This record gives sequence, structure tokens and C-alpha cells, in this order.
Amino acid sequence: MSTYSVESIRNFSIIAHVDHGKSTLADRLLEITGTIAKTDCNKQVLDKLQVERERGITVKAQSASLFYSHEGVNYLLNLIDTPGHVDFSYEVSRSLSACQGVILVVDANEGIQAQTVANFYLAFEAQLAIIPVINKQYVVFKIDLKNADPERVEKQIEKLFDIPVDECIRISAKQGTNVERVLQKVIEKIPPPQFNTTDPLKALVFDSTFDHYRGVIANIALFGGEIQKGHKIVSAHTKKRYEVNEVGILTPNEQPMHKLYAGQVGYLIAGMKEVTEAQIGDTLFMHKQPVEPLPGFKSAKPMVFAGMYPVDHSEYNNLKSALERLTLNDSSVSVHRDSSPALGAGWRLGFLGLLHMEVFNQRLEQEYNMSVILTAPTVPYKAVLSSAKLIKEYGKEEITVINPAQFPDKLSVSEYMEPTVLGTIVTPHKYIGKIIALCQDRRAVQKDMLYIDEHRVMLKYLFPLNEIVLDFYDALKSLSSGYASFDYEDAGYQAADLIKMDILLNGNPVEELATIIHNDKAYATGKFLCERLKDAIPRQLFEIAIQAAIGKKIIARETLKAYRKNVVAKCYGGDITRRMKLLKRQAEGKKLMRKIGNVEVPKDAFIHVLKRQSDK
Ligand SMILES: Nc1nc2c(ncn2[C@@H]2O[C@H](COP(=O)(O)OP(=O)(O)OP(=O)(O)O)[C@@H](O)[C@H]2O)c(=O)[nH]1
Ligand SMILES: [Mg+2]
Repeated sequence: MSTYSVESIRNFSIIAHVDHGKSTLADRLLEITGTIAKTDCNKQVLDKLQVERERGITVKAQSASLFYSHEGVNYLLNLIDTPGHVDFSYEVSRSLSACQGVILVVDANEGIQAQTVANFYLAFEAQLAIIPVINKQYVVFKIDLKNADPERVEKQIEKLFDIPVDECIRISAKQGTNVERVLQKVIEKIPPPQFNTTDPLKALVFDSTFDHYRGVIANIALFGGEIQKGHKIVSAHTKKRYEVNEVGILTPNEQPMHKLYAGQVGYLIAGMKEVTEAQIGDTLFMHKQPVEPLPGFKSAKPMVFAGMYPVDHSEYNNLKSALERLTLNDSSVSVHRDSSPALGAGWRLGFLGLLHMEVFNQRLEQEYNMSVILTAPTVPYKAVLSSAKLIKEYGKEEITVINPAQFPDKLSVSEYMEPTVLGTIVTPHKYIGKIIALCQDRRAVQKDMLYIDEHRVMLKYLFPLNEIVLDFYDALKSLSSGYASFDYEDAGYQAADLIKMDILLNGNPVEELATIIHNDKAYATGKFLCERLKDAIPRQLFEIAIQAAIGKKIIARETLKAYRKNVVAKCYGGDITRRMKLLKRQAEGKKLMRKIGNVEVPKDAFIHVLKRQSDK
């Protein structure tokens, strides 16, 4: 590694909208540089996780070091393939901190989409060199995809990003056409890092993974100095001291190296065992040579919270340790202990979005063999307290509510607030009418509307977050035949007329089903939940009233008629053992029931009801 001085290093990320071909382009770059053997089987090789392979999407940024010789000079190129979906944009912004430039990939068929815009601005604001690449373009047959229209996409890029048309490189990542040109552009256009090996060590931890045997593997970018096995280093965040066990580069698997130098990107293992030790955004420095820590990252801001409980309560401790390990690999998940009368002890987890929640759940199942119950997702609301008693209890006036069960009563609150996001929608103009109607139905306020070209429009709307987390994207996709794309960013809180809706069974509230909703949506949601619950609860000896209530006011009601399955009736005659057996079986079934007042509800009924709600 010592032969690669900073002048011969280029650090860059590949960024784009979902599915525009980042990982496929990375495959070709790995092949051209001989990092992996060229075969027909290389399909998104950097997507190593099972969930990534199954879903065909990248969820975790992945680094790879490439060696490439150009005009007689040997270069060390460090590439980071990033995810495209909005839920994982935290991965993108972190990756960019280790780079001096980006390759911005745009699909020649789809053109600029919502995440293209979002990711462009991430790179632009970080003042990185940007190389636009138009993908799915095949020069020999003119086009790779039938509807590819590179000229149009180039014009969009010029109009929106102010990058001259002739700077775009047309490639086919799949066929490898023109990809070598991209590498050359990387060398010409992306500046080498401006760091010195003679400075004291300053290493940014921009990502980390957890290995069962070796503990934390930190991805580091060296902003100064050098590092090798045996060095004593200190974490600026925890002030803890470590001895370096191993350093190396990713090619894309870990390859140990003797030393890493300023400007280089690689990994480090130094006996860190805990989540709190491997703080992403942390600066590592040499013992007794403290440096000014790098600014680090804003911590990931959870957008949705959901309760998580083991399906079988004897699995509690196993789930706890699985959660600890998985959050090491995905530090953007926030974890709080929680408990619920129906589901027992568990956690309340914060995710960056619904896809993130699904992916995390899938990884728990696949990588840790855990099956869990997830409750309905909720967004983090705020309440400004007016009751002196509550202010004293919380120690502050403004509290964040991530569990509807803890929603403070209107009488002790001067104002409720809900989180909002600024959404960007990019769509062919013929769907505009329907999309505007959808946005209005979601209580959104239009902020901007811009034609990217004669057929394509970019809309900006301020949305209440809870109106989009569950199913907005699906609704948008279905009314635009899949052509509209959506991205959003945090836009702070706004005052909102929120209420807590309780669900009652024969007058007793069901804590798990308490929901915080906007006043305007209360009736529809209440009716919906009651209907679902009626389907989910078995009939019992007496009639059951299922009600939705706001405070003392009932806003919806369903009635479940009385009924009892007399299992013993069939056992006429005197076989007492058979009778006993049946009664015993019935009693066991009841163990799986949760009693609310005198009503027995199957444990999974809540989930059933909540899940259906999210499918709505
Ligand atoms: N026809 C054609 N298809 C391509 C080309 N490049 C990528 N694809 C296909 O586009 C799809 C998405 O490619 P990926 O490389 O996974 O896209 P990505 O940008 O990494 O996607 P995310 O990481 O999920 O955001 C795959 O089915 C690829 O085979 C290309 O040049 N031509
Ligand atoms: Mg990918």
C-alpha cells in the first residue's frame, strides 16, 4: 500500500435512483480492474446479504479497492456501491464522507427520478466531483433497452443539475460498453484526497460490521497519518484505547495489509466488542497524539417505530442477543426496551422507513433464525405539556411519543405535533391530476412544481409523515402504472389536531390497538379496526361489543354474537377420558388467549388486525 501515494488514489461512490444499475456497474469495474474474474455469473457481486440477493436491491453500502493502471501510472481506486432506496439514504450520506467524487448513474429509459435528485444534492452539498453516467445504453445497436432515450436524459441532467450534455458518458453496465471510459474519467475528474501521511493519524469510522469471531470490523477512511497492527489507538467518542489487531482493504473480501496510509480507505479490527464502541462517525487517533475529531454524522433519524416481541416468550434472551448483534451491522435502528400486557416484554424499535423495517425483520429471520411479532408502525409524535405534574415527571415540557399507549391526554397538553417530510415526486405529466388528488387526500401541501422536460414533472409536497409511511408509495405506483417515483426528507414538526383512539372490548380498552391519528381520519380508521377485530375474535358465550372510542365518545361499533362450541356435546356416552381430553385441549387453547375484561382474544388477533391495517 505504501507505493500508492495520495496523488494516485481516487475515492468515489456510485449513486443513483433504485435499480438504475449501480451494482451492475460495480461488477464491471471490478472485472476490468481484475479484482474479480470475468464470468457471466457476476451479478451484483457486492450485494452479499441474502436479503439483497432475494430482493434484488442493495440495502448496505459496500466498499471495494481496485487497482488500475492508466497511462503508465498505477492507481488505487476505492469504490463504494450505495443503495438507491430512500430508506437507506443514510448509507449514501455516510459513504460520501469517505469520497472525493461520485459516479451518478441515470437509467436511459427512466431518466431522472426522485432519488437521482436527492442523491445528486447529497453529493453536490458535500462538494464532490460528479461524473454523470447514462446507463442501459448500448452503442453498437444504438440502444440497449427499447425505450432508452439518452439524449432526453442528457437534457434533463443539463437542465436540473447544470452539467453540460457532453460530460455525460453513455454506457451499458450490463454489457460493459464504455465502462473503461468511466474509469478514466474517475482518474481525470475526481481529485485525489488532500491528506498527509506525515500528519498524526486521523481515521474516520464511516461504517462497521460485526463478525461473530472477530468482533467489530470498522470501515475507515484515513484523513491523515498511517496505521498498522500493534498501534495503540484511541476513540475520540468513547476515549477508550485499543490495540490494532489487523488492517486491510476490501477487494471486496477482507484482505489484510501491513499498513494503511493517508487518503486510503480500508478496514480495521481492534478488539471492539460492543455497539457503543464502534460508533459510526467516530474519529480514531494515535494514543498520546490527539487530533481535532472529524465532524462525524448526524445520527440516523428513525421515521417509524414498531413494537417487537418474541413469538415464543422463552426465546426472549435469544432475541435480545440477536438484536444486539444485528444492530451492530445496522446502526440506524434504534432500540428501546418496552413491554405490553398482551405481548409481554419486548422492544420498541425505530426504523428509517417501512422497507427498512421489513429488511431488518427478514435479516433477523434469515441471519439469526428468529421469528418475531411486529406491531403496527407509528411515527414519532410530539406533545407540548401544560400539566405541571407531567412536566415534572418527564423533566421537560416537550416530549416525543413513540408508543401510542403513552400518548398524554389532551387536558395535560397545550399542543400536539406531528412529523412532516418534504416529498419529491417525479412523474410523467399525464398522471399529474391523479397524483395531486392523492396528495390532497393525504393532507399534503404543494410547495413546487417543475417540468424537467416536456413530458416529465417534478412535484414537491409537504406531507405529514404518518400519511406516507404505510402505503403512499404503493398508491402512487399503482395510479401511475409504476412510472412515478418518490423520495422524501425530514422537514420538522407541525402542529396537528391529533387524538388517541382506543379500541374497547365490552368496555375494556385494548392497549395494543390504541392508535394516534389525525382527527379527520378517526371515523374511517375506527370503523376499519372494529370490522377487522370482529373477524379476528372467536365467538364466545356472551355477546361482545367492539368499539372505537375517542375519550368517552364511541365513534364506531361492531357486535360479535354469543356462541359456544360445545365440544363435549359430541361425546355422548360415558367415555370420561375422552371427555377430559377434549376439555383439556380446550383449556390449552385458552392459554394462547389474552383476557381483556371477560373477553378472550387470541394472541395473534392484534397482529392480524394491525397487519391488515398496513395492507389497507
Ligand atoms: N438492459 C440493461 N439492464 C441493466 C443494465 N445495468 C443494469 N441493468 C439491470 O437493472 C437491474 C438493476 O440493476 P442493479 O445493478 O441491481 O441496480 P442498483 O442501482 O444497484 O439497484 P439498488 O441497489 O437496489 O438501488 C438489474 O436487473 C440489472 O440487470 C444495462 O446496462 N442494461
Ligand atoms: Mg445496488
